[in-house]
Amino acid sequence: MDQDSPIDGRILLIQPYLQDFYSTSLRTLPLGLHYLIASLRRRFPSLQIDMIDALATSRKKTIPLPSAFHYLNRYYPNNDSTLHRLFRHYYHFGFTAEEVAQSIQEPIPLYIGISSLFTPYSSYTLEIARAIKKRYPQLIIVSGGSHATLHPASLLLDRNQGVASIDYILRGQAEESILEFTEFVLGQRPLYQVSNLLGRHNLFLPPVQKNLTTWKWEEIVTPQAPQASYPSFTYQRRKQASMLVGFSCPYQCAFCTVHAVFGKRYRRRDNQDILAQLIAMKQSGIEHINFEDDNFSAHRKQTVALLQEIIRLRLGLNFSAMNGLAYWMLDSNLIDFMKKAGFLSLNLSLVSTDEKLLKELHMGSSDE
Ligand code: B12
Ligand code: SF4
Repeated sequence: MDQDSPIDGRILLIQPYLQDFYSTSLRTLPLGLHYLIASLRRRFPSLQIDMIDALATSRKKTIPLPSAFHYLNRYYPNNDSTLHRLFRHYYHFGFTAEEVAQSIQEPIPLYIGISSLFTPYSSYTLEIARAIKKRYPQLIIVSGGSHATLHPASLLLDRNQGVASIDYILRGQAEESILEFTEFVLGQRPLYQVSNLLGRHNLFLPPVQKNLTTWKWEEIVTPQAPQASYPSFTYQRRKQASMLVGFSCPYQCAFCTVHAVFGKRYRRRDNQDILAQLIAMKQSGIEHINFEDDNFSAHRKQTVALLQEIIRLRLGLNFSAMNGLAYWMLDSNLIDFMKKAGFLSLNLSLVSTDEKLLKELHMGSSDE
């Protein structure tokens, strides 16, 4: 935004801290929040859109093991030097709820959005919301993400000294609904016209947005948008960042939550759009790209065409797909293209070797 242009208000989005035995810090880029920021900036150029990423720091502090995990002590002794030593200490990764709340400066935001992707970490979303509400009880707080979508009541029903922590939840992908929500906060749209919205008095869960599949995310998310503020994550000492080639997955594994959050229809970005983002990332100094897709090779033909283009353009990038590749889609041909394009290793989502179980789970069965 032009520095001299007047600011009509501010929106603040927050990625919470986490507490655990370990953190996979090279993958904590808040991709979802970057997409929301891109969408909000495009629609509301006169609003200032900020983010606090409580994980954008190397700060970690040893904290006492929660009592629920005390039974683990006998499995992970302190002198363990095997791979299990990862579970030796319990840590707080990132800034604290108080630090996040204290850093909220004037002008006070129109509203605050806090992501809640993980059920095991959902209490940290609440801790941050409580700390903010303690300082600014009137401030509207909205949440979203996989956990918020699947278990909204756990967030909406929380009270701290009688004050609700989270006021609203936007379920599912929110690039579009957050625009409607912002219009509501600005007094330009009634609340009932905000898609996928849940409030404390409306906990009935319809499936995520009927028209989700008709929205064109490609129009909202410009190729360059999410890379604006990449912190310097590294993979094998090479500067790395994550990105997506599509949303959802055409397969129907029985245990998977992907469709409940991202809708049933797989939407893959156009190869030219993906290549434009890869080139932009390369130009900004990124050397390694991690595809965070749930199923990177879901469209085999387009995946092969993308890899061929990457090989032809000699982008000099390395790749990984750490979220895991669907093993049944891989053959020596595809693996060969991946290797030539710059994949250094393959992460396979095997689930089980039990054929009967795999069949029961509908692994590898697609409705497309
Ligand atoms: C990358 C990733 C991680 C990264 C961390 C990411 C981060 N931001 O910090 C790492 C690798 C560390 C990780 C770890 C874990 N993960 Co993980 N992870 C993912 C993954 C593969 C991609 C996330 C992503 O970038 N998605 C793409 C973006 C565009 O989507 P999004 O973030 O959801 O955002 C969109 C919407 O949700 C919404 N939204 C998001 N935030 C907000 C905020 C507001 C205010 C609003 C309105 C909307 C909104 O709008 C966004 C744009 O459309 C997802 C699977 C998935 N498909 O999302 C699993 C997923 C989130 N992980 C999951 C889990 C469980 C874990 C673990 C906790 C597992 C475990 N028990 O060990 C571990 C923790 C281990 C550890 N200590 O590190 C589950 C969560 C399910 C649940 N109910 O808990 C998921 C959904 C995978 C699954 N299907 O099971 N994970
Ligand atoms: S292939 Fe992966 S993302 Fe797709 S439905 Fe199965 S488990 Fe979910």
